[in-house]
Amino acid sequence: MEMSENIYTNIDSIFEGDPCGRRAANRDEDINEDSIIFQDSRDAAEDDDTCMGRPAANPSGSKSLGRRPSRAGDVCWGLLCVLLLAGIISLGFYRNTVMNSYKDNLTKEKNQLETSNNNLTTERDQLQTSYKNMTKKRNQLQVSYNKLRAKSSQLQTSYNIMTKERDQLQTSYNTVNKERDQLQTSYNTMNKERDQLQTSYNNLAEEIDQLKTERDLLQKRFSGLKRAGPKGWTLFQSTWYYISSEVKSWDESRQDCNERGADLVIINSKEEQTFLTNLNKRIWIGLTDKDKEGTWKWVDGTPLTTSYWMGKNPDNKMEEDCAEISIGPVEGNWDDFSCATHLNRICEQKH
Ligand SMILES: [Ca+2]
Ligand SMILES: [Ca+2]
Ligand SMILES: [Ca+2]
Repeated sequence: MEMSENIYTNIDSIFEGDPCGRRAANRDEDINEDSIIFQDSRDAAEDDDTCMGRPAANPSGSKSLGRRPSRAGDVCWGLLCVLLLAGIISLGFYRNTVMNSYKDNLTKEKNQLETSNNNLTTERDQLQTSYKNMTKKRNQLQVSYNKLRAKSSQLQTSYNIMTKERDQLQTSYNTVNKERDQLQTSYNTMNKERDQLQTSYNNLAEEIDQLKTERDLLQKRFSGLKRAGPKGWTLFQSTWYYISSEVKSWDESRQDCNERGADLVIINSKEEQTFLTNLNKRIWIGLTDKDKEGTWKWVDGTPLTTSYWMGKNPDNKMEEDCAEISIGPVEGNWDDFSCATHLNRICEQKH
């Protein structure tokens, strides 16, 4: 703009008929580099010389021509002014063109800046929106992070508990393993014992079979004996009894029984009492109170518990220390009698 003002100032000076005014006006002003076009050093020197009233530089060196303006100089001066005017006009056009171009460029730049501003505003809004979204998301992430921390703590606690439980289970597993081994050992031992027992059982079964066989043989022999029987002996409820056909005292009777591998009978049951009663004889039995009067004992030393005394017996009427079965009912047919009396006897096989 400063250049343009200088140009207009010079033009005004020219149209005012003072070609030197240009230099006067611009003497104290800085000349822009763009005005160099008008300030060719050679022309400027000529102008200065002309304006100063000095003749223009003349290669021929004629001083008379410089002091008095000649006609050719006027023509040159006029031509120079015309050229200068044309240049100024061209510069005006050029200036307008440059200005228009500059203005267009400025407009374009302004539009671009506005567009950029709009874009930047949009981007700023988007960035603000993004920032808000990011802030929300950060807050959500913070909340999620806190929840995850809490969950992590819970998981850590659960992990610790599960680790303890795992250790306890491991201990229990080891204990169970030991017990299993012990049980396995016991099982093996029991298996061996079972095998031994099985062997023993088999042996016992064989022995039982042998015993059964022997039993069957003995039963056959016994049946034969029962059918035949030793002379004077009678079988009653698996017990042999000898019933004498002659009479002896109680002591002789007992001695005879002993010699036969037996003893005077001991009555152990009502059935045996009935069996003896049914013989219908007066017979000595193995009961006496010789050791202590009134205290009756069987010949094997056992005391009398169940008795079948007849009437008021035992009455020891005639120093009676030995017992007999007399004739009478089963419920009461025992009598204490003198041991020296001779009666039949009945011997009972010893078991
Ligand atoms: Ca008996
Ligand atoms: Ca007596
Ligand atoms: Ca008596």
